[in-house]
Amino acid sequence: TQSFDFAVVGLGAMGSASLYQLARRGVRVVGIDRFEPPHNQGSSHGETRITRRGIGEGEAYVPLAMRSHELWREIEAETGAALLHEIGSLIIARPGDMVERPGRTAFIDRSIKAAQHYGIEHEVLSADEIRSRHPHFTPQDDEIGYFEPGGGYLNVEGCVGANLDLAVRHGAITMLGAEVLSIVPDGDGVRITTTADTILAGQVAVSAGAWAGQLLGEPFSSILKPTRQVMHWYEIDPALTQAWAGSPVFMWPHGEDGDGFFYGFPSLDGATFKTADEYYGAASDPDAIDRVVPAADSARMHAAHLAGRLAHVVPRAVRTATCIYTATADSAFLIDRHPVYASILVVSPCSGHGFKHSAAIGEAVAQTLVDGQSKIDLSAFALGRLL
Ligand code: PYC
Repeated sequence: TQSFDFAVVGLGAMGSASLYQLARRGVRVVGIDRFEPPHNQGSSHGETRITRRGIGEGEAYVPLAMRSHELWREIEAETGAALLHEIGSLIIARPGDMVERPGRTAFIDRSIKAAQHYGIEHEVLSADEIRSRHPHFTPQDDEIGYFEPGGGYLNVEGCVGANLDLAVRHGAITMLGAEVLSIVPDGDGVRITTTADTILAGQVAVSAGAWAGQLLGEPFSSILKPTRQVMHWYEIDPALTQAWAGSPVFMWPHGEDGDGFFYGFPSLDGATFKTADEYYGAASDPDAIDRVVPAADSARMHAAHLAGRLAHVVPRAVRTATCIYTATADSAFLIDRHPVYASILVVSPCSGHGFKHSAAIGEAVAQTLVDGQSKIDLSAFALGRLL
């Protein structure tokens, strides 16, 4: 048995950032993960994640995204890693678009409003302007663009790795490949039983993503829904190599009834680009996620989203990867104390749009656990709304 002031269970995007931010405050902290992060079993892998600051999911997120950009730059300076690539982000949509995913209703309008409200540099582009700047995009005449020059992408495995390196440099202990079997109250703190050792901690942040529901039990196991997601890499048309290499990251809500959505990245290798849509159907057991992606899935992705919107993409993906979203009913984050055990802080899930905010969430977790209160207001992510 080992004793710590704090423990972090799950070292993906949120957990690795929380571990680093706790460690840099000089407290005794241990981070535990069932795999060896950065790994490809959870929600923090696949090369890239979009970042942007005019957040259409709700203005409560904007301070997190803005602070995260500052923190990624600090982390880059400390580690020498290139993590944040501000190559621009582009949302293409019909004004007033409706998208089934909660929080994405009129997504482009809300993104523009958030940018205006927070003074975030941006441009609103016509379909003609999108086509002439980015010949690989073929929007309809009634679609517009929200372009944010400071948006872009994060190198996802690099971010998790840099957080963990810095955490260890600041004195954190990591227990990797150790599965947490139970977290139970023990005096004023918690007892965490793992396959490797037992940990006593004053407080614990549970950032276990898709595994948070099983670890925490009710009400979390009913509230949190892990779903299988697929990322596809398609070949680019050699005639569009320059356009794809210089592309902003993009998000594209579409469809007559507004229920289509896909997103993508520039070509990082000069030959392929990554794109994905989102699945909000039946929940999956995170230990039994099917990692095999049939060719028919990439053909469906092409027919449903890429055809007619991206120029000259062939329907066959050259590479795929699966990851997991852990979603709440309203797709908003859940960051709150356990309703019965105050020494447990639940720091998952992020419903598929969390990575860009993770550096600031790590800082907010450290402030909450050490100081009792985070500087950024997290009240929009409280549990009560989901009960
Ligand atoms: O939040 O930027 C985002 C995002 C893109 C695709 C899924 N989430």
